[in-house]
Amino acid sequence: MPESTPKTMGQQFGRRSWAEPWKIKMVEPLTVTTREERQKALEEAGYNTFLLKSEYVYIDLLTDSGTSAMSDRQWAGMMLGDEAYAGSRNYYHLESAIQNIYGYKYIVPTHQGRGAEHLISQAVIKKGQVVPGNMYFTTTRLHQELAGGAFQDVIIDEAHDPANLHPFKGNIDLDKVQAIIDKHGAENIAYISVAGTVNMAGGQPVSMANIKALRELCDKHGVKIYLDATRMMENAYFIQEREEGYADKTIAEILKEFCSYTDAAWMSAKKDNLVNIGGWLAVNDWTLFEELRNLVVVYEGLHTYGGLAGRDMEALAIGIEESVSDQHIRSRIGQVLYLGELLKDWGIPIVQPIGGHAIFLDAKAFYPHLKQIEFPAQTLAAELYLDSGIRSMERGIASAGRDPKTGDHYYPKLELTRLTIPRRVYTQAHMDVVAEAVKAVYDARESTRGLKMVYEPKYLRFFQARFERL
Ligand code: PM9
Repeated sequence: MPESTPKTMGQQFGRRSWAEPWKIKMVEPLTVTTREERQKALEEAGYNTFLLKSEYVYIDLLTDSGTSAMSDRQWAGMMLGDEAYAGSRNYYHLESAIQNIYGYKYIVPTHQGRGAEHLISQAVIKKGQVVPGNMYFTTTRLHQELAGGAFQDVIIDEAHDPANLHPFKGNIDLDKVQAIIDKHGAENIAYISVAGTVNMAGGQPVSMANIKALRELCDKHGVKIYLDATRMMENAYFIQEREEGYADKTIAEILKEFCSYTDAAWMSAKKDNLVNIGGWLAVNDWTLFEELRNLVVVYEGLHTYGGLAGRDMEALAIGIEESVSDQHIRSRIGQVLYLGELLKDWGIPIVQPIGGHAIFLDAKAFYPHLKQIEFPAQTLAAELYLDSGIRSMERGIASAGRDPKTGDHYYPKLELTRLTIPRRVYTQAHMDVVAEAVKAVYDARESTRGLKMVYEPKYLRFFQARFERL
C-alpha cells in the first residue's frame, strides 16, 4: 500500500473485522423500563422469565427460537403463499429446498420442532425401548418418554464440565453406546438420538469423525441414527473451523456429508432456518415416511402443509437457502463469540468453548453460595432482568425436571443461564450493553439470595413454574 494512502483503523492495527452480511431496512423500537417497573413485572411473573410480558423486556435473549429477523426475500415470499388446502406450490418448494440442502429423500412438514418430535417418537419407539442421546433436550426427551422410551445420556464426559476446552463437546461416547447395546440388545434400542449442536451442553458441536464412527458402530448392530438438525448449520461451521480436512469445504458440503451418516432428521425450523414458525421431518426410508405421513394428518394437518400456512412454507424454503450461506453463519457465530469474549475477558464464568447460538453463564460458579435446589440459574436470569431488562433463560435444575420413575428432581451437573442470540436481530452495541449488565450482576453476586419453587406444572415445568425469593 503506498505511504500516502490513508489507512483504516483495522488496517493500522493489522486487524480484519467481519461485519453482518446485511443492512437494516426496518426497525422495531425497544422499551426501556425503570428498576421499580421491572421489580413489579418480575414478581408478577413469579421470577420466571417465560412469564414476563415482552413489552417489559429491553433486550430479549430468552431464545433464538422463532425470534430471527426474516430477509426482504422471505417477506416477499410470504406474498406468494398458495393457501390451497392440498398440494400448495410452497410445499413443493420446501420439499426441494430440504432435499437439495440436507440431502434426505422424503419430507413431512410440521408446525414446529416438537410436532416433529412427537410424530417420530410415536412412529418408532416401542414401550420399554432405550433411546441413547448426546445429552437430553427438554421437549425431545419428553416426547421420547411419552412414547414409552427411556432416554440415556451418551455424550462424552467433557460435555458436563463447563470449563473443559474439548473442541467437540457434543460428541457421542461410543463406549457408552456399546455398553447400552451389550446390556439391552440392539433390538431394544429405538435409535440413537444425535443433536448437532448440543443445546443443553452450551451449543457444542459433534465432529464429522465422531458421526462417521457412530455410523460404523450402528451399522454393525443394525441400529438407526436420527438427527436433531435444529442447529446443524452451526455445527457445520464448527467442523469447518476446527476439524482437519474441512477448512476448504463449504457449510453446504459439510452439512450434506454429516446428514448422509444419519437415517432421518427432525427440525425446529425456528432456529437455523430463519423463520418465526415451522418444523419438518426428513427421512430416507419409504416405510417410515408412510407412517409419518399418515400420523401427520392426525396431529398437525395434511401432509402437504403439516400445520403451516402456504406463506410460512415459502418463507421457510427461502430461509433454508439463506441459512446455509457461509457468510451468514460466520457473522451469526461471530456475534456470539464477540459477547463471549467480552465476558471471558472480565473473568465471568461461562461455558467454554463458546458455542453456536448462545452464551451460557455458569451459575454454579457465579453463585457458589447457593445450593442447586435454590435455583442459581433461575436466580441469575431474574437478577439480570432486574438490573437491565435483559431477558435470559434458566438451563439447570428447573429445566431438567424430575425422574419419571422416582419423582425426584434431576440434579444436572450443568446449572446454566442462557443468553441466546436471535439471528440477524441485535447489533454489536446491544452485545456491549448485555456484557456490561452481566458484569454488574456479577459484581453484586455475593449478596444475592436464591429462589424456591412455589408452583410446579407437570410437564416441562421451566416454562410455567413460579418462584419466590428465599
Ligand atoms: N428449543 C430453545 O429455546 C425452544 C423451546 S425450549 C425454550 O432452545 C432442539 C435442539 C431445540 C428445540 C427447541 C426443539 C423443539 C428441539 N430440539 O421449540 O418445538 O433447541 O420448535 O423445537 C428452544 P420447538
